[in-house]
Amino acid sequence: MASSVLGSTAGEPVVDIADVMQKMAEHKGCGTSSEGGKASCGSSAGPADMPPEIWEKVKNHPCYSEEAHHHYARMHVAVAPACNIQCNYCNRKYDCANESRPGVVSERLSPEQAARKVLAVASTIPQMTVLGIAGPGDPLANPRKTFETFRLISEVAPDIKLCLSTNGLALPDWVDEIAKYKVDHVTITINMVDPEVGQHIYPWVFWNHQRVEGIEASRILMERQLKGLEMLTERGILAKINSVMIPGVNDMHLVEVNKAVKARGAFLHNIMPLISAPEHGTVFGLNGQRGPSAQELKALQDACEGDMNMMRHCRQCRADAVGLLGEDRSAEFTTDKIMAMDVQYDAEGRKAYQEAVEAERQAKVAAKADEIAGLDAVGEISVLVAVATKGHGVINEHFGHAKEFQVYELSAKGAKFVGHRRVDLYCQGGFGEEDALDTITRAINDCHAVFVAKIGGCPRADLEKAGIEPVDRFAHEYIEASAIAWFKDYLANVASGAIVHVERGDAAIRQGAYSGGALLAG
Ligand code: CLF
Ligand code: SF4
Repeated sequence: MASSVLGSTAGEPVVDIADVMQKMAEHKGCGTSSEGGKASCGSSAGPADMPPEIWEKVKNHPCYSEEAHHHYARMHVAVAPACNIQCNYCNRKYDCANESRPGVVSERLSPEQAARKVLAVASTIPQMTVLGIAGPGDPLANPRKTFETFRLISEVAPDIKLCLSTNGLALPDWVDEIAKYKVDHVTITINMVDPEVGQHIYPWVFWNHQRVEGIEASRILMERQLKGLEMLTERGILAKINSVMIPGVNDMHLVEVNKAVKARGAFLHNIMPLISAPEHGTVFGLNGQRGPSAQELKALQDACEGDMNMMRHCRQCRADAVGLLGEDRSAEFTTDKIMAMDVQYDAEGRKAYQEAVEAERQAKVAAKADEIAGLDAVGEISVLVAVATKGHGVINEHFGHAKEFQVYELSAKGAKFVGHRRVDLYCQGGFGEEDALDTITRAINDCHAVFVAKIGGCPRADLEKAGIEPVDRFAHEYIEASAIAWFKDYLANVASGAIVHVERGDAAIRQGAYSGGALLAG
């Protein structure tokens, strides 16, 4: 294959296409040498797991590195309202399901407002390292606003990584512009590589100034998506593929999608559950199309992992999300508030803070490595555990305050992050909410234990009755090291006959509109 220089300007590193394609082809996501086996991308990956130039791009991107998502935040600016296709899981009233959970964005921003917002957030949240444009429509159906936003931000805050999510229809037309603005991370939502499947997902696309319907719409979309992916790979731009798992429509087919995108150099594959409820007003919501269960989703992700590592920590964010992936701080940064803020962009202060985050991160990795010794003799037993955390890789959330639980799989290979479960808040105004406890139990029903910083007597008793052990003895300690320590005790108890190991059942993925974010009303 001939080498060429694309997307580089004088004085900048030259991208060797042959070299990049080779590395992409060899690469299985990242973190492949982690003790957790093929971890969700970057689970405990470090510079030794991948080429240095790729590590530089992913090390503090919370979506491209599972391990980084405990420590680094992202933000989205909602500058892109229009879309050029129709998905059956989307209602124009709601955020783009490519990157957004159902819910209206509070405000649409001009590029200038967006740039001010980025500075305001970067000044307040020094671990915010990535700015993404992800809707509420398609960023490349709004190219002027999208690239003007990137231009402004790259001028005022050059340390912030730029990220983009698209349905891919217009992607081939804009890849050079993407390279020009050094947008190093691009997500394409690819739900099919067969128009026969696609016709059940996409009723139409707007292409060459006209609306195209039926199977032809999906054929055009598929060809443009795959061409766009190849063009990104050729330029050394990291491409992540999002796929929405729609049981009975594309669930079996997503293994083929996985192979097709891997072959074209995709860096990471993120299979997300369809979130579909009648109140969303989508075609799928109204016709009763269900989403997958937690175990159906995990089984598909596991099946695809043989070909490529999988992202499992996606939160299906809003198009105006701000903060760590599991939190939403967008209400702190409305236009009114940021206009009133005294914004001081302190690049040095941000750098110092991020150096401290790196030290914390390395301490966590070291603690896990210490604890993992001796696990290789455990045999075939593996269990899931749920963890209440506010971030930093630590068990630091009370059971009653958790809006989600992170789920880890414990086995002879160690602790591996395999997903998260959104839940209703148990603690409401100082009282436990019994209905919420039911939804929590259903959401983590496949887990043997739940790790929390603190838990009250009532939920403790109810969880034990449901066969889920509440564990609070590791409060404020590192998640993975604590989970492995607990697992060793569990295995010792099984070996001694003190307890009998039993398989747990399936668990439910929350289907209703998320209620934790203050901006979702209306
Ligand atoms: Fe945003 Fe997407 Fe960039 Fe991340 S989100 S544009 S890659 S900065 Fe991340 Fe959110 Fe999942 Fe997207 S958790 S929905 S994968
Ligand atoms: Fe909706 Fe996004 Fe699909 Fe467009 S690409 S129809 S905004 S989900």
